[in-house]
Amino acid sequence: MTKPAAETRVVHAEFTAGAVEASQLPPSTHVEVAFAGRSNVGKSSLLNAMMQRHGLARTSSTPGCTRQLNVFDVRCADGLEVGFVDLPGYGWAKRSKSEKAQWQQMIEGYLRRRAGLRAVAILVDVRRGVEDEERQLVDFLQQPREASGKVDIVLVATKLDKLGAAARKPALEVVRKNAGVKPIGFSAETGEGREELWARIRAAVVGQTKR
Ligand SMILES: Nc1nc2c(ncn2[C@@H]2O[C@H](COP(=O)(O)OP(=O)(O)OP(=O)(O)O)[C@@H](O)[C@H]2O)c(=O)[nH]1
Ligand SMILES: [Mg+2]
Repeated sequence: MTKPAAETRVVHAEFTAGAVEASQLPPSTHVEVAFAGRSNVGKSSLLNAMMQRHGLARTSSTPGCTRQLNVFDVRCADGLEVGFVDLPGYGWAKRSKSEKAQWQQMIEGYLRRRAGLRAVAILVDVRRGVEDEERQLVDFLQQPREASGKVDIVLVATKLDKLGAAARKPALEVVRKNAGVKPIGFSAETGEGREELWARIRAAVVGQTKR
């Protein structure tokens, strides 16, 4: 792989806080981007690829690995600082009803109240596309928030490497059609899509230093 440009080369990344409720998190040090999606879709793996840190965000082949709001401070070689927030996944059938409700509250409370939040990346498996949960999440994000500040939505189609080279473009086109917006195709294995996602994140957070 070629060396990433200064805009996407991460010189510092650390886990700074974790909590089961947004109100328990310390105030954001930087503007934040949150990563949401179904359990097992690859949120934590994508974060590690974005941060160029193996295993900084915990990943597992078993769904339900991330169980709290985890905040990471990230600094790029050109000086851009941003907080990445790894959210617990939703939609895992094995969870009890009360647990599901608790997790939904945790995620929605964060999205509604976090002052520094400027963008949410919604991750879908490229083979699965957007389903009811993602549509509900988009509706939720389009409602007025308790905290001020516009929140951009970025759609990411994960696990692109699971498809053969010839199947990737058509699969992304299916996701685009069903979502109504163009997804960024991403692979945590190969790093495909990393530069494009960083560019979108940068566009959402640069000039938005107000927390
Ligand atoms: N082949 C491939 N596997 C991936 C990719 N991204 C994630 N995985 C695998 O998918 C599984 C789940 O990844 P995680 O990153 O833990 O998923 P998550 O969305 O954070 O899951 P929860 O924390 O449970 O919500 C792991 O076994 C990863 O290795 C990818 O781009 N390609
Ligand atoms: Mg996770």
